[in-house]
Amino acid sequence: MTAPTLATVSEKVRAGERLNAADALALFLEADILSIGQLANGVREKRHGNAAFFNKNMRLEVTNVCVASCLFCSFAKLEAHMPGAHTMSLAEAWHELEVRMDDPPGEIHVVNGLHPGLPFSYYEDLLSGFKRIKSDVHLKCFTAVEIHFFAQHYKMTVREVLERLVAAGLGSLPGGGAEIFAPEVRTRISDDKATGAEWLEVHRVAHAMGLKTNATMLYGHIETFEHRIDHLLQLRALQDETGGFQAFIPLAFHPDGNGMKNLPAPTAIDDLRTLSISRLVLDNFDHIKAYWVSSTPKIAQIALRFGADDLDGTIVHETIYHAAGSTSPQGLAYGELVRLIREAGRTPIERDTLYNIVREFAPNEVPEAAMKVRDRKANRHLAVVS
Ligand code: V47
Repeated sequence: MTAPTLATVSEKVRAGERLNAADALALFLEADILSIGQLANGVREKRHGNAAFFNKNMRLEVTNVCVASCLFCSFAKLEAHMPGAHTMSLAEAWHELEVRMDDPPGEIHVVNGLHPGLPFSYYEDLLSGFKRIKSDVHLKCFTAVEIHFFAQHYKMTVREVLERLVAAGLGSLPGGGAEIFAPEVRTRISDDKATGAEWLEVHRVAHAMGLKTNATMLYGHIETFEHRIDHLLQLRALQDETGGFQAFIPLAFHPDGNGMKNLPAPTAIDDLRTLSISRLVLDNFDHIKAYWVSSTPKIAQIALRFGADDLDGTIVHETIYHAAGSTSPQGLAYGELVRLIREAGRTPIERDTLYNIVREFAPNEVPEAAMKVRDRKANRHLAVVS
């Protein structure tokens, strides 16, 4: 059999045929990034037309104390008494939502370290406390790695952990902690937490309970293209089985302040290529997110023409990537997200976590907040001119 080429892969995509590992590798080795982007864009437009989704969310890391020592992590502290270690009291965590209640987030996305010294009730109370403050807030909390840790640490099954968290208000699982599934990479970059198979099993159980979840892949460190492809194919296989994934989010490795700081960060071309290939390989995933914190708002905006249909959200106060040297802002104003999407020629659609439409913008509609930014800029400009 002859090796796949851009032409044969393009033919398969146009015919709606599923890509295999060799097809994906041909795309990783292909120089013509614009053709790959165009193919992915075609798939994206077939699914979503001109729509580009975003949401109003808030990120919270309640503790960075973590028994795992991942080589890529610039955020975790091994022990609670180490300098820089922090664990919020429940009142402090709830306060983060309380102070935003004049313009509340629709979603709270919580990712933490694996803290060995907290009772399980801390996490249940955390969730139920958020719900007390805002009963309709969606709680997208705890990666599969955290859920796996809870099961081991508190001696429960994964299902029991999830059932108790759902009873406390959990709405869905975020996609973090997936990194790269292949054991030869995973054992080198994160040896002391859930394996790839365990990560997938947590999502399998969550899906069986009717929970929606996301999936990520941390790329651009020591893995090869073959490892990335293997990762995507394992996600695709689980999605065939359960249908429970909503979105896939490729995460660009940030090297500052961690055990792989000698490595360069992935380039813009790698970011766009990886995102486009993800769109093409994950033919059973509805959404591909360009996470602007990881890739920068500018690359995320371009990604809306390379296969992405979602920009995540306003986020507000991200810390994991900023610890690793991200130069993206810590949050984006609602109006700024709308502007990024519009100027990419897409139609901004505010969604909730489960992709129900919250607000669709008419072609020339400018959100209130964006007008304020524009007026401020205009005033500053006029002040300079006058
Ligand atoms: O699990 C940690 C990654 C993840 C670094 O589900 C790093 O909607 C790059 O999972 N360089 C957390 N990446 C973020 C995450 C996420 C983000 C956006 C949306 C969703 C979603 C999930 O960040 C971690 C880890 O894989 N990470 N350190 C680093 N130095």
